[in-house]
Amino acid sequence: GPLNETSLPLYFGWFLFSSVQDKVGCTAMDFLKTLDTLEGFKKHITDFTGQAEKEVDLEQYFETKGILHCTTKFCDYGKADGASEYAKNPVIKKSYSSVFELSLTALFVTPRTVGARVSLTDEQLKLWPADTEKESEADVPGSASLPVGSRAHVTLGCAKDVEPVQTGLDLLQILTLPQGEVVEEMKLGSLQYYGEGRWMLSLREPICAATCFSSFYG
Ligand code: ACK
Repeated sequence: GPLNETSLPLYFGWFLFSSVQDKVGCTAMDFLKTLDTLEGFKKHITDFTGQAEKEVDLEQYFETKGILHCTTKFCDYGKADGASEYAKNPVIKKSYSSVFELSLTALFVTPRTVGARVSLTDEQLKLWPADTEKESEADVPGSASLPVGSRAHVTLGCAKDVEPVQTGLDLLQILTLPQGEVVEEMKLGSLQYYGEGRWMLSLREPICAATCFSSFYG
């Protein structure tokens, strides 16, 4: 009967400690606040507004969504491919509720999403489903050729009517493109433009984020 079946979560992931959520949230807001004042950004404003001369307030443009985390496996309560295999994996079980320090190495912005890129260590990659990037190929051509773990990110905000699943796809898309044009050296790092409203700031000093590996049921 249903009571004997183990219930699977919406997703597994690393959840940022609340003090770290505040820090990352503030860094992201400061970045957005500065970005929309840069001449280099204004030059490409139509990517966001569809109209020249119009201004955009990026802090208002994006809505924040729930608790900051880095999804490892989207299970959709068991409906997603490989969900139960992932949950049963001894490495996953053993790591459940352990603390991990994630390294956030870049911030990226598109007309759809804003997020932080996560650079996973070999130990952290053991919790990362090996086929994630291959399975993203249908949505983002070229993903399958990227290193395993390339999709790892923290969603920081989404534009109106955009779902958070888009953030990882936006990151993969940027990573399949040739190096962007460096538009500005900012205090936080160098800012590159990848066309079509895609921006990436490589952090001079990666943000070290304390997290707990767990799952979200909703
Ligand atoms: O920002 P995210 O990584 O993108 O965190 C949320 C979380 O699961 C709850 O919605 C992510 N998510 C949603 N759908 C998918 C999917 N099909 N594949 C991978 N991640 C997904 C979403």
